Amino acid sequence: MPDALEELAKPVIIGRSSSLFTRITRIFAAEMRTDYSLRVLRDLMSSDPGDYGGNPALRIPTLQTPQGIWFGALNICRELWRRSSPRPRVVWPEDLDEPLLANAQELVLQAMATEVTLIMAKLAGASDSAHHTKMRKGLVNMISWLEENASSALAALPPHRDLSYLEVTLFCLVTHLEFRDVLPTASYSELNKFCQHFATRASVRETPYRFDT
Ligand SMILES: N[C@@H](CCC(=O)N[C@@H](CS)C(=O)NCC(=O)O)C(=O)O
Repeated sequence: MPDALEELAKPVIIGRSSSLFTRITRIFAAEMRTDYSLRVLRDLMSSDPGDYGGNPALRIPTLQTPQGIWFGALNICRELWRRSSPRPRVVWPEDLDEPLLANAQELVLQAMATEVTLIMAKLAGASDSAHHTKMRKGLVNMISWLEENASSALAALPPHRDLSYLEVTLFCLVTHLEFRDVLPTASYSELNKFCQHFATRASVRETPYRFDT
């Protein structure tokens, strides 16, 4: 295939190297051995959907492929998986059919959303409301619950897997809390143990959080 056509066929992730949700998709892309380009969203305050790859929610990440556009991290990870060959054995959220595992995934996703809201409120200079205090309390509660339950939840994952959405999202969440100074995580020993172990993957080493210049 000529270079220009090959470039067009290559998926594009619109996101940021500092973004929690973007990193989830980049870890998946690396695990699926999918080549992609990262188009950096420069202004997180932009209200032009075009800057977000057409996402009307004004959120990153978005994936552009010759077949169409995919909004949101889970959609993107699934599409990267469908495009991969051979397809690794991935445990998806809908496979978590017992309360401990399903609740762990729910709380990781909710903590991610809460963290993003706290960061955006701080950027907008609006971080001193009663609601903000409640969100911080909820975030601390969720991280404490995960500290108590993550090791049994992770042990209950199907052993014959290459990857799970739960592990990728948990890793990206815990490391992002520290990276963005939202919550110190040093005291959460079980979560740190998991992160240290998960960080040995090449896909993690290739996608460190950093602020794009
Ligand atoms: N539901 C989306 C949420 C993505 C999201 O919240 N991304 C953050 C960056 S990590 C964002 O776009 N924030 C901009 C904003 O909140 O205005 C997903 O699963 O990908």
